[in-house]
Amino acid sequence: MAGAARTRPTAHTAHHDAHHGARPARAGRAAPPTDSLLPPGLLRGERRAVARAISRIEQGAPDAAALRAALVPHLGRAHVIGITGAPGAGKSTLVHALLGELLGRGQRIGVVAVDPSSPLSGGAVLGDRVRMGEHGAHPHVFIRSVASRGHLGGLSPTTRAIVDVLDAAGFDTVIVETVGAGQSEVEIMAVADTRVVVCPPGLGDVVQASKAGILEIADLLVVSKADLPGAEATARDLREMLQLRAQPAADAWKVPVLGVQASTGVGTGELMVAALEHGRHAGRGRRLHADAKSAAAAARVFQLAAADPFLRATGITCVRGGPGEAEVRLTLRPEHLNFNGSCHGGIIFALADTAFGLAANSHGLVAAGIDAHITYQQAAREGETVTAHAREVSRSRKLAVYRVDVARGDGQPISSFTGTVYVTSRHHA
Ligand SMILES: Nc1nc2c(ncn2[C@@H]2O[C@H](COP(=O)(O)OP(=O)(O)OP(=O)(O)O)[C@@H](O)[C@H]2O)c(=O)[nH]1
Ligand SMILES: [Mg+2]
Repeated sequence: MAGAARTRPTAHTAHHDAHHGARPARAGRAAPPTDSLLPPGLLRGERRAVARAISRIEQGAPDAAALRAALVPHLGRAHVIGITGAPGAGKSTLVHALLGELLGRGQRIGVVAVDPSSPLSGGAVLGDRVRMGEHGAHPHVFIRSVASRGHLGGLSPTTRAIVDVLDAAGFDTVIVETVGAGQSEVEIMAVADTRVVVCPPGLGDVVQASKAGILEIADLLVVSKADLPGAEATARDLREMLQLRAQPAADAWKVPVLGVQASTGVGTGELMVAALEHGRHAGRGRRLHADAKSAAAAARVFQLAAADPFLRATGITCVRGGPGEAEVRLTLRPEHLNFNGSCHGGIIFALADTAFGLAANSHGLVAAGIDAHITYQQAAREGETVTAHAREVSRSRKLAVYRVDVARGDGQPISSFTGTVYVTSRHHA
């Protein structure tokens, strides 16, 4: 996989065949032997071959696994943009506008619409190409709708595989549109290099998005329908929310909040520029790296924390997540103190138990605490920020053990906690 990028032609956008949207075969290098497992013409971006490869994957054909493996040497070139937001947020209208912008740059674009519902991106009777309006029929655009759930109810691996097909087929940009309502969207978005979260004007959708944990994963925040009242206020809310987050490192990407009126194209040029800029910043093929799994686990931890009423009530915030890992913190206020004026032991336990619960559920399966032990080393006082950092110590199919270190802001240990969970085979909704 490491050599994948080198086998790809550079700047192939300049060579597009305007009629078929195909790109020329690569010259001067021996093709990987597995190329013979791919439908002929796929690597040149021929539409029929692309459609055939996707069908084989969707139907779970016996050779689907071999096909997916044969794609691997050709992955990592496309810029994958994920677009999510509440139902009706204006995602498809935005995708359509972006298609116009990217086509104007001579790009070839693939679109994967996950669980489409609205007529623009969805309607069961409409063909995929019709759904995106005029651009859907452009020879440089390929649109496919998929279901996020597989036949066993778990998250379907199809989205990722279809993105791979489009990447191997030489599409410059692959856009994934998904309704931002739950866990599966967060996981689907982990496939993207650049994640765009769309919020229409109104606090309701911002709160919903925040609860679903999708604001945390945004690289770009878009206030859609900027012509409607309340767009300015929503942009302000989002900017304020970003400021409340832990301050990013100096060289980290700064999430912009952009107002867009996709129906008339106002702001879509700026959005495209910001997306391309983020693509350069973040690099491509994020889904191919081991850290895609970490990103999905991190997103899940933030999502679970955002959905937890106890955290909201106590003011505990989540600052880190990963596979088997979570960190939370709380700044101690008068109501957290006991009669001695130091932090109540129950608060320390709550912090440790919260980090434990989040870490144990980071893998996507429901994990229930069955045992916990805590020791207290020293007290914490009002005004101090206390952190609890949980890490997985061991994990089997049914049981997992976590250690949580609770510490003061200066690193002084306050408490240590060990907890055991029973892991069910159920996935988080
Ligand atoms: N006023 C206004 N309406 C818009 C704008 N963009 C989209 N809409 C409208 O919002 C509605 C939903 O738009 P879609 O693009 O289908 O939204 P979506 O997020 O893709 O919807 P789902 O796929 O069903 O979740 C449609 O009636 C659009 O015409 C905009 O910039 N301004
Ligand atoms: Mg849509």
